[in-house]
Amino acid sequence: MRLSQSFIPTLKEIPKEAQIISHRLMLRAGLVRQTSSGIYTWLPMGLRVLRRISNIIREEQDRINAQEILMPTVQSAELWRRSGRYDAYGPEMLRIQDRHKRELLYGPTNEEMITDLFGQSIKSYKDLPQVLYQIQWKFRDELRPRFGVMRGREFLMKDAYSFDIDYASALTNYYRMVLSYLRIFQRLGVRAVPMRADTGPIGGDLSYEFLILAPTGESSVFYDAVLEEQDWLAEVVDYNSPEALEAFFRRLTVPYAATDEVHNIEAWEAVPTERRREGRGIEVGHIFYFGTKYTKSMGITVSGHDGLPFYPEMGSYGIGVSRLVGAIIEAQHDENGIIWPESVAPFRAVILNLKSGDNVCDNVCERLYMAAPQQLLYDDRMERAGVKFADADLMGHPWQIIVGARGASAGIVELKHRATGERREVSIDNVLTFIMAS
Ligand code: 5CA
Repeated sequence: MRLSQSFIPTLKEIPKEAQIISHRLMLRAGLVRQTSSGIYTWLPMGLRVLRRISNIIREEQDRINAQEILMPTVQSAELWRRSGRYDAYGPEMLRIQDRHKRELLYGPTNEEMITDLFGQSIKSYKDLPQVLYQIQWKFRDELRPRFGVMRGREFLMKDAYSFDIDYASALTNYYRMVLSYLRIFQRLGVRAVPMRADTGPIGGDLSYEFLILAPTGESSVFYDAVLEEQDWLAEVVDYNSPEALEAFFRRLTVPYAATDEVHNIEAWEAVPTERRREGRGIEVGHIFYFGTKYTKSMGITVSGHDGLPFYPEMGSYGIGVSRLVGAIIEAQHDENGIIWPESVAPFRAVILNLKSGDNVCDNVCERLYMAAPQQLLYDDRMERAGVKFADADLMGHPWQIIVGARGASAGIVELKHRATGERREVSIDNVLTFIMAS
């Protein structure tokens, strides 16, 4: 993309409405714009990041044989009356009426809709297990939308739902999802710690949250310091083996880690004093096992081995996709701007033409840019070098290819690594190969 022709409205001033760094940087770097309280438009750069995060999630969910679907955002109140949650959900639910005065709502989550879909289609134990997921917008009329996309009213969620014949196989799916989540967060370039959590309005009796540790997080967390060092994916776990998955989950959940609501003082005091860590975290994922709560309340059965009907066991598994954009920035920035992990960066590199209008510089930049225009942002603006450097740091591209007049005529560009600040000279012919391979 050529910066001179793009819709990337960066801001020099610090936006007054933004209280935390990620929100300020998302506005300043031109990723999003607020349209009304807690509701955002995603601009080209922000959308690229959102898509890259979604695609990593997709690949990892597909890897465990979860199947992607796409359900509507608008649901009928009738569906929620069947589970008994329509009245219970309260003012967070956005309720809508259509022209026939039928009651609708903008989905805050999809347990009812998926349970109904499942009930219409699956009749026998032979068709179990099923794991379905979607990446779809949700609406929750939050009392206090804040921190930009971190606590929005409209937000993008990956929500998965599992259906199993019994408790044991439901747990296997639950553990498999934990493993998938650890892989997802690792690939996103962030450390998210699984912690015991409350089940809230989703219900059930087994609930884990995945939290990115950050001082601006909304959840208070208590955990054993060994978790700061733990490399969960160092060992290869066979996700087809229920025993291996269970053993993995047990090891994972031995060190104490809990959010505020389920903090257990006795267990906490059993952690050696010097290893106790109290801090804050951003909840980027939340998984639930709730057994037959929805299949029972909505009267959904399938026939078992013996021909008799039974209620399938369920779990649901969420990831805050749009929240992750803010959370990644909270975890990866410095005083100059964003530092994107390569896996989610909107562009692999920015080409900084320090002398736009100069024949040699323009030619070198064009040649580099045209080699991979989808993955490169070309700063071809008639701006001072200082402005280009500052914007490149602000936007956080992993690499900056700096093209100056003297180097360009000698066949050399300067390459800056955003994360380390390290600079080196590279020949024009090798620079793209180097960046694409790193
Ligand atoms: N049905 C279940 C899981 S599929 C569910 O709704 N879980 S949840 O309520 O915990 O939401 C899943 C994830 O969505 C959360 O972990 C969080 O990362 C994200 N999320 C929740 N509320 C918001 C919000 N207001 N703004 C942005 N992200 C949110």
